[in-house]
Amino acid sequence: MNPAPLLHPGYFTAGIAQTDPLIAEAIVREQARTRGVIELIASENIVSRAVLEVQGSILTNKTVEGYPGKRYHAGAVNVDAVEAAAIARACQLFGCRFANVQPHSGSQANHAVLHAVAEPGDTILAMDLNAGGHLSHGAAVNFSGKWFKVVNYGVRAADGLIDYDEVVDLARRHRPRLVIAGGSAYARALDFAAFRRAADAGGARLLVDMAHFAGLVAGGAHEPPFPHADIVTTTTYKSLRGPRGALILWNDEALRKPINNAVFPGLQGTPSLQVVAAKAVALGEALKPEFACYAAAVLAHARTLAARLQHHGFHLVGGGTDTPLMLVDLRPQGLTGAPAAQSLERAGLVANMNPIPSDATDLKVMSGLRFGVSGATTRGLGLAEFEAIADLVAEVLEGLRQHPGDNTAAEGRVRERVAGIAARFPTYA
Ligand code: DSN
Repeated sequence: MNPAPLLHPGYFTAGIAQTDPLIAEAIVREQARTRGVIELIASENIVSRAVLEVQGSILTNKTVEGYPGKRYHAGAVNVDAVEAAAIARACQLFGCRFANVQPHSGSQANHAVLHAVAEPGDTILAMDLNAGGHLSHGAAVNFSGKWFKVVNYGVRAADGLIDYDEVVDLARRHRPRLVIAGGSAYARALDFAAFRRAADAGGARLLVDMAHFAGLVAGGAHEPPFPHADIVTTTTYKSLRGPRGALILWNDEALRKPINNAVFPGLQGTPSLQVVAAKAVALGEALKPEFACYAAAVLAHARTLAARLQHHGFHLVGGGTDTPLMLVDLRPQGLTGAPAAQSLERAGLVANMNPIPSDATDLKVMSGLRFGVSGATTRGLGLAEFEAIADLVAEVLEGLRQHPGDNTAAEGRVRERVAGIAARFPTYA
């Protein structure tokens, strides 16, 4: 009698369509969805075929712990070369001495930094989540907010901008261990020199989380956070256009062990080596001359979309943008974020609801919409299309204002125009 087979038929040869139709069909449907709409979610992008391919490579099978040359598992010669390349490219791209390329996410990168430079109970100074900060910068619902004493700075009610005198003053009074600059929905350029003054005034280290604008820094379209920052974190999948994951960057030799030890063994075990390899590929792409053109285009498109939305009477928090994203305050239109985002999605324009500074509405509804242009820029949309997108957003939201119960007429009209634009910009074959 033949023993029962250990592997299903086609284990080494069959594709997903043959072995798991449920998942295969979901992927096909997702591809169709993204083809027919315009993605304006600020934390999304479209990776190259090469980045996609590397994430599905056999590197997914390898387990290691530690760092290149100092691993706990054998057989690491090839993944050592991959990780060393990712580190070298990150340092070259962002002009720093050290990089850790293992964090699985931006939140884990930020937690590793907290772990490296602070003790639970220490004070940290960071931007309020509602003013545009990030969960991992000390939000009450996040570990960072539970384990540290968090002092927040916000933005001025009058102009939606950071009050740097306030940040310096808070640092001087509270003497935090870490000052954090950056966030998820602050659209204007950060004054890194002013944050440095704040950190120095409070005897703190300065962390810049450049997740949303890292691609602009890489492409020379945004001031770099070094030399003002002690540590920089970034996700790799937003404007930087790489795989899901993050980087930690720094210059001070004294931080090398604390940061590396905080990532492993502090927070993570084995890195996802197929993702580390994809980070290396994406960083290599960001070092090519075309990336500077892409970064300049992202900034130009963001400013065009912002200006045209303002032309339609929308209020942008902070008065505009210096980054790939912008935040629209919907209160003057009498709208809220959730129904606005849902109506836009039905019209083929995909964005996310977002809190605005001092948002008084329910967190499930919110008063703002956040738009980002990185993904659509990668797809090939240009200035004319971003002007058209602003007009289409305005048409949907005006329809919603007039017909809050049923905006299908405007949604249908816009959906057709969106499909027309989307069809002109194909992505993967
Ligand atoms: N931080 C979230 C965002 O900005 O959308 C996820 O990256």
